[in-house]
Amino acid sequence: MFKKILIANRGEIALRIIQACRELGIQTVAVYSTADRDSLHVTYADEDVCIGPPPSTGSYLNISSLISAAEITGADAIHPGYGFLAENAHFAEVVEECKLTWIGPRPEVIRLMGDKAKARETAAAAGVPILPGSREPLASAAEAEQFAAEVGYPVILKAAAGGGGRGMRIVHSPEEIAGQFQTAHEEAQRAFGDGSIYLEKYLTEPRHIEFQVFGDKHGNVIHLGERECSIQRRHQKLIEESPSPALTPELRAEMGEAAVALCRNVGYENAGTIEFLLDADRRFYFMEMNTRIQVEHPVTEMVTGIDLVKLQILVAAGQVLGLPSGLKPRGHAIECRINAENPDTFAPSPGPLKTFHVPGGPGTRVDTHGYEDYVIPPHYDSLVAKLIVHDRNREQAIARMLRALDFFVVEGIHTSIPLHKRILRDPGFAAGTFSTRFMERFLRERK
Ligand code: MV4
Repeated sequence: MFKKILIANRGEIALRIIQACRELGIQTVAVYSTADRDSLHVTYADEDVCIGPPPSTGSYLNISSLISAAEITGADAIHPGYGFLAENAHFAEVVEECKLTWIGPRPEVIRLMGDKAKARETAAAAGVPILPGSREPLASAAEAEQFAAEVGYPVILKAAAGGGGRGMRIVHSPEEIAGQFQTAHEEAQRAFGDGSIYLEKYLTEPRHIEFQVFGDKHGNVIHLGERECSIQRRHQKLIEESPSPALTPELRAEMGEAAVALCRNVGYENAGTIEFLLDADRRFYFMEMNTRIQVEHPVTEMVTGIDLVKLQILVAAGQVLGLPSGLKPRGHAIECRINAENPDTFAPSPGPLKTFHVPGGPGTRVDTHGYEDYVIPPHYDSLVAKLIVHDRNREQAIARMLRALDFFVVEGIHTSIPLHKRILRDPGFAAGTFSTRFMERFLRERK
């Protein structure tokens, strides 16, 4: 087992990883930028190293500073968390070249899945359903036109190097396709240094349902059920839940087996997520794979009883995955992302937490690095806390979440708490019949 793990991250996820290490008896090293000196991940780690200035390019994305910090402190493994360098294959390679253990999938697999066009091909090769579309990056606007005519409008153009909603273009008619292809190609070249674009049939009202997968170093792969992530705005998730109100046990088993088949095919190790789109006829299609632990992992933990961060550490150390695939979810879990932002304009709202009272009580979990008088720096993402509840069923989980939101008191900054209360009281949310278009309509109707 590892003696010491360096956490190449900040905020709530750094703290979450420190908690897992403490329970496993592993020493921790926090790294921090000068904007994060007073952050709880620094307070709770056994050791800490300042790695640079506030902008993340000089600190949390600075590979040589991170590796130096690991060498100075004698860490034997690195946990990247999510965001920052978590899906950077080059960083994973450098970590391994320095004889440190990378707590994540092998670098080649990170690189393969980071190319969304190759990921789509890999899914198809594993027998996982994909949407009709191009099977290789498009060579020209004319080729885009041909594929679009073949699959029928609307279509979506996606940057192979994009993902998570970056570098996408929806095209509704043949008149627009050539122009849209050209702009998408140029933008992708500028933004990612790779202009590769592929095309898919566009689903207008899908659900976003993702499966938690896990592989060990001995070829065992399992899935731990799904998370419903359709409640999002501009590709930022707001609320996630498990199980999805849209799945039957049969469909869960079918999608879970597809997710596992894909992972087996690439020799996947550690935690991962397979994202699917589910259409109105409940057909599912592979969308993307994320090769990291995700923000919303706690909802899976609540319904499976498994500590996913501990499991990441254990399988990275070579332990055999001794868990069955497709555990039946127990009860229902919901997570609300509490952001430091104006709930009406979504403008960031960094600053001091004058009051910070977190809810507790039965089935209530708060993952946060916040505390009274902590000052949220303006340099990073706006997540201040994740509020997660668990109860016997969805209806009771919603009631519990509304109670927990009422008992969450934050003063000094704006937060998304009032927005969450309004969403949770919406009849369409309660019915569970929503799609990824839910927030668009909700905000248009100013509920
Ligand atoms: C799609 C789609 C509809 N049809 N692909 C958005 C994020 C990126 N992972 C891919 N995304 C989408 N791909 C096809 N062929 C709709 C989206 C999409 C979406 C997906 C999940 C959650 C929210 C979304 C919001 C808008 C568009």
